[in-house]
Amino acid sequence: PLDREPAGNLKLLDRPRLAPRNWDAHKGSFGHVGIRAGSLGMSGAAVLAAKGALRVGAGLVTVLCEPEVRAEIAAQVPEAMVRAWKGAVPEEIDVLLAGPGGIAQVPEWDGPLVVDASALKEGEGRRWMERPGTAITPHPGEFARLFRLPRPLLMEERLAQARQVGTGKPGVLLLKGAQSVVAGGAREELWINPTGNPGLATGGSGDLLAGMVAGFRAQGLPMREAVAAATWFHGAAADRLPGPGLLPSDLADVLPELLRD
Ligand code: NPW
Ligand code: AMP
Ligand code: MG
Repeated sequence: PLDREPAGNLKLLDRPRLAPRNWDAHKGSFGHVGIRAGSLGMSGAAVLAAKGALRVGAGLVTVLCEPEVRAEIAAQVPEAMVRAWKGAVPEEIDVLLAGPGGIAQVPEWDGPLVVDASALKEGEGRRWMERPGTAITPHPGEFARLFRLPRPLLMEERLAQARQVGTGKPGVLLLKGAQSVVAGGAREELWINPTGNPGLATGGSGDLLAGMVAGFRAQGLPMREAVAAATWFHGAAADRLPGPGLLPSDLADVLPELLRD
């Protein structure tokens, strides 16, 4: 697919350069991620999203879940605060991720927002792409739903579709799959991610990634750069542990080593 696009409009993502941490930094320096995720039977998605945000260095994470899964999420990520959703985003939150683990409703919220998974509702793609400070992170099936396409995208169609939906729009699109595509963020260029392998094709992989995006954004990266950094490191973690049987939790655990390098 790369061959059919004008080369000037495409860039392969390079290893992201992250700023070193100040010696006197504290947890308040690295942002507070709110994660509206997790319902009965899908508490794991909230756990993985929380781990994603924490493993890329977010200072604080609060999971806002359905009440019946509060205890099981808290037991699996002791570093995260876990509260039952009460209908409003707490005011201390800097970046909000909504959708993983069966959560269809995106809360009212004016700040930086990552919309993933169940919150990627039919026909709502264009609205999100017009909202500044937003990232949407669909896989090809979710993309088709978001933009009311007749069927999931074929590999060869992804660049053209990402360009059509994203070019010049304030919102950022991460169209996932092998060689994920980044578009939007008021830019023309498409970015293609070279990292990753089919070991990522496991339930929970995207939930971890969505948390990573929010975690990088909370540390001050602009949304498009946060999406790119998360996508690159997510794939690079899988490339360090290739093979079937790779779990998203394993990826989370290898991230600190990759970030240090
Ligand atoms: P197929 O399978 O090819 O026929 P859905 P979801 C299609 C939560 N999870 N990659 C595919 O068609 C998530 O957070 C919780 C993937 C199918 O029709 C969400 O809240 C977990 N799919 C919720 O589950 C772990 C592709 O799209 C549809 C595709 C639902 O999310 C698992 C799938 O989309 C999961 O993450 C592609 N490249 N191309 C947990 N442990 O708690 C086409 N499709 O129905 O929105 O389902 O992604 O599983
Ligand atoms: P989700 O479908 O939301 O769980 O997201 C799956 C994640 O795994 C996305 O980041 C995809 O880009 C990634 N992924 C799935 N399959 C592959 C593959 N064959 N090569 C590279 N990345 C993949
Ligand atoms: Mg997903």
